[in-house]
Amino acid sequence: MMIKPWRYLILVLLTLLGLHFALTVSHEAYGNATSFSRLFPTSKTPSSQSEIPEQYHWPDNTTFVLDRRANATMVMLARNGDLQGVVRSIKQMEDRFNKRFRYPYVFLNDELFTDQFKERVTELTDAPVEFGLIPSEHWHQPEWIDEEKASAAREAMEKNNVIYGGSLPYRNMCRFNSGFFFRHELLAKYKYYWPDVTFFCDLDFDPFIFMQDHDKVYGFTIALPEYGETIETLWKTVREFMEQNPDFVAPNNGMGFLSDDGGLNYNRCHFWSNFEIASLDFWRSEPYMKFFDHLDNAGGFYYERWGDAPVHSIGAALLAPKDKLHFFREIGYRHEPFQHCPMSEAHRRGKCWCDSQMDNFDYHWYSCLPKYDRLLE
Ligand SMILES: Nc1nc2c(ncn2[C@@H]2O[C@H](COP(=O)(O)OP(=O)(O)OP(=O)(O)O)[C@@H](O)[C@H]2O)c(=O)[nH]1
Ligand SMILES: *[C@@H]1O[C@H](CO)[C@@H](O)[C@H](O)[C@H]1NC(C)=O
Ligand SMILES: *[C@@H]1O[C@H](CO)[C@@H](O)[C@H](O)[C@H]1NC(C)=O
Ligand SMILES: *[C@@H]1O[C@H](CO)[C@@H](O)[C@H](O)[C@H]1NC(C)=O
Repeated sequence: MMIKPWRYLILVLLTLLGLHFALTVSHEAYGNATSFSRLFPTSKTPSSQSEIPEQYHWPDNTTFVLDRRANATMVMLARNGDLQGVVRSIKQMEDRFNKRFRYPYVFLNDELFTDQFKERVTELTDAPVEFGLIPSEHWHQPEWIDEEKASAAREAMEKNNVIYGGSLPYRNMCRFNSGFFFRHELLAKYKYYWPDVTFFCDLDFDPFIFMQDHDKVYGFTIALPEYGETIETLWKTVREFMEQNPDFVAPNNGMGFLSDDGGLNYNRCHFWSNFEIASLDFWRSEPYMKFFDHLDNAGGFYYERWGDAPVHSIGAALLAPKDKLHFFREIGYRHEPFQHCPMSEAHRRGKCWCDSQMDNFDYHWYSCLPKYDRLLE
């Protein structure tokens, strides 16, 4: 069948019109995200508030409506050489959580970040990003540390195959995380922080708001014992502090998590600090600052290899009441070699990709979660 000429003309005109429209749209779409979302208002391009869903779930499964942000930031300590890992981590953070919430990021380094690092990181998020240099005195081994004693300790640990036992930078990092990161000027304007993490699940609630509304101090997902060789005199030093400063020790504290004999001995349990959502104001408070100074003066960050995880955990469990600690049951998280995978309803709601039957550390024989649970009894 032949198309009549006038119909043919209309067809050509319509095609040209369509082509023109398509070109205009695609030009604007690629050149200008604002016009793209204006042309396709239902599309899922990021636009200010529109992506924040109306309903959120609290961890106890009740829902609420969120129209506000917490006073909080992501914070990441990183080297320029960590770029690829950092980028992967931010992409996950953005996809699972932050593209809806737009919390800012602060990156800290003991050296200047390269332009390449800054560019790669910034292009992953619409949230504000800041890069900070760590003051030298917050990072390096202090003058008064006896280097002979410190290097002898490193050699001995290295010989005994203690993980990171021979590393000085690792010790600098642990001391910095224990006592200095929260004093950095870029963090002064925030109350809560969260470091980089690998997620299994979508986060449909805001853990920062949870911390803020419930006045929590420290949130975790994994708890386990520290290597004994790295903290031989830590508990002795903590006990000295408690004896000298009884007023700083909180009534109704979390000692039951740290000790199985009422404080005599440390059971080496700690919250894994590579995931922690915590209060900067708490670390900046007088009790914790004094606590850190006391530990620092004992020299164990260098003469042994005290980690920031036991230091934070002991600080939080002793200097804050136990009800200010929080287990984020519903946040699926992995840091080699262990992971926390949410169970049942929380697993479904988070669309988690981890297997909670096969690989969940919560009640693994090595987990300290039961010692946290007993605080709640
Ligand atoms: N700027 C800087 N960052 C560091 C340094 N050492 C470690 N970091 C960062 O500190 C964070 C923790 O370091 P890791 O070496 O992964 O320590 P960890 O998580 O306790 O160790 P693992 O048991 O291996 O997981 C990472 O984000 C590192 O990029 C350093 O010397 N300089
Ligand atoms: C994008 O479009 C908006 C609205 O049409 C306009 O105000 C803005 O200048 C455009 N931006 C660019 C980069 O073209
Ligand atoms: C959580 O809420 C969902 C839907 O609102 C409900 O189906 C489910 O049973 C609840 N789970 C618990 C543990 O309360
Ligand atoms: C956020 O918290 C910091 C530290 O407590 C505080 O100085 C700052 O005023 C707070 N900002 C807002 C907007 O509440």
